[in-house]
Amino acid sequence: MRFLFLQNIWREYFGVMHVGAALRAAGHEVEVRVAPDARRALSAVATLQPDVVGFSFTNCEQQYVLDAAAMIKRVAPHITILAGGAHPSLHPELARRAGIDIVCRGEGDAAIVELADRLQRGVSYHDVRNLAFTVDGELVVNPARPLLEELDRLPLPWREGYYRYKFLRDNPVKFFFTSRGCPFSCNFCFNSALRELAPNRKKYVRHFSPEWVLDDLTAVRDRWPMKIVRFEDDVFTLDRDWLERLLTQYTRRIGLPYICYVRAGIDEETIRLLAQTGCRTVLFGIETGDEKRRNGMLKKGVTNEQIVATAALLHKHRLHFFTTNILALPHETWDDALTTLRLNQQIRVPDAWCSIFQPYAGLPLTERAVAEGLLPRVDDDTVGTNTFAANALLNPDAERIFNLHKFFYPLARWPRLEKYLLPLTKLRPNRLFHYLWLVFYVYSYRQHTGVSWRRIAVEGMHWFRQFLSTMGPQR
Ligand code: B12
Ligand code: SF4
Repeated sequence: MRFLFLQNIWREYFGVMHVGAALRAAGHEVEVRVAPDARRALSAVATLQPDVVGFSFTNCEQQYVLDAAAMIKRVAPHITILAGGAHPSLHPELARRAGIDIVCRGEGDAAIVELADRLQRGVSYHDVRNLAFTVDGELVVNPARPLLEELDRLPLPWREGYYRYKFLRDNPVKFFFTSRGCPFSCNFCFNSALRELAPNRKKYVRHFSPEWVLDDLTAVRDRWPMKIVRFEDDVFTLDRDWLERLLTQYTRRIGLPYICYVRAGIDEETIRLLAQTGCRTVLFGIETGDEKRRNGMLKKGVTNEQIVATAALLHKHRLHFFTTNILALPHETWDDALTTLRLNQQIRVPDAWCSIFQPYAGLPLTERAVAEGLLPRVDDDTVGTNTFAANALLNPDAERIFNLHKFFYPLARWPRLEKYLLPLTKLRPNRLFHYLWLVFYVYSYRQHTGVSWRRIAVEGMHWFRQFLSTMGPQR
């Protein structure tokens, strides 16, 4: 069978690279195209004539997928349209939406191969686990299959499909996944909900062996430009033994600077290990500066003391770090938002990323916001096209907080700018602030990756549409 994956974002998706590799190993043809709008998606379909079109997507890309799927179905109703990835995994009811035939919930590696086989043989797929679809207008959600326990059985990610694009191939930063799952249950994140789907949820966190990861790293380094490695795992430092085994070989065989995510509270030995093995930047979540809200409302399970201690250790070992923060949470006041800024200033943050909370349907936090009357409704229009867009929560301080978001990076990094920037937050949100935010965003990107300005200019051209799309009111 011929599969075509379509997406609107210029970035290699691991979902596609994993299910693509599994399909190819089973003898199917696979292509992937970046088609930033529905019209271009349609033209890729006309050229490649696939049997199945697959979309892998997050909440924010839903509208793109629905537009493209509806258009494809109109001209080629025989094509099966398949949805998978973070958002469809938690929303099997997407199978009711026009254009979508089948939704895959959770891991797709085995499910898509079984589906491809059924489609090829022209037999029913209605008993394939992990799939959701409609039968006579009724939604059918099949049970989930157990999570794959031995990740090493998976083929290496299928990157070739993406690296036909010079833009992606030439990126000096190459992305890697060394594990699946996260043991924590922060309730603004999809992990806890995803874990609940699996019958063997105790096995939710799994690692590829260091050897498998090194094979992947070596294969990429030998074939394509790679100067910086970015480990995309939710928390890279979960298993100390495994980490030590991987990083010891990594320094010997790869030796490139790398970026990874950790959690505040990691011990000094682990930080030393990262510093000694070429780590360039670590990222960790502060989320909100108010410890009570962080651990109560968000269930993060990280104290201020841990954040301060982790930052001190990172400074001590001269490791560049980057915090992730969320503004405009339910019931957030201006003072709460300032607390988040203050904690970043206190730890002398060298780099800070700030998002605006998006009330995704199905998240416990969203349900609470609706029940408390903060959100009139949850639908496609109340979620921004990404996490830099204004949210729809009813909040008297919302506009000022959205402005703070635009100036968060300079204010966190250079507290002296407060006297100039804080008064500006009282003005109405406007495009100028958005452009200023973009300038700081780019500067921060350069700081934590170290990629050249030339590369940043090329990336800017590819991502500009995305950034512009965050400017709408979305309220
Ligand atoms: C890398 C990453 C990105 C990358 C690539 C995104 C991508 N689609 O791969 C980029 C930078 C583009 C990105 C952007 C965003 N991201 Co992001 N991102 C991630 C991250 C860290 C890893 C994704 C990944 O590669 N996982 C590994 C692969 C193997 O898993 P997977 O994608 O789930 O794939 C498996 C199954 O889902 C399934 N599958 C996947 N695709 C398909 C397709 C088909 C057809 C089938 C059958 C099966 C299938 O099979 C795969 C193998 O088992 C996740 C967190 C996470 N741990 O997953 C967040 C995550 C996906 N991102 C998230 C968000 C919110 C965003 C942003 C909105 C953030 C922002 N700043 O605006 C944007 C949205 C894009 C936009 N419009 O701008 C949320 C999504 C929440 C949701 N419910 O949708 C996540 C889950 C983070 C979180 N903690 O909640 N992101
Ligand atoms: S630690 Fe990070 S990835 Fe894990 S559940 Fe919390 S927010 Fe999600």
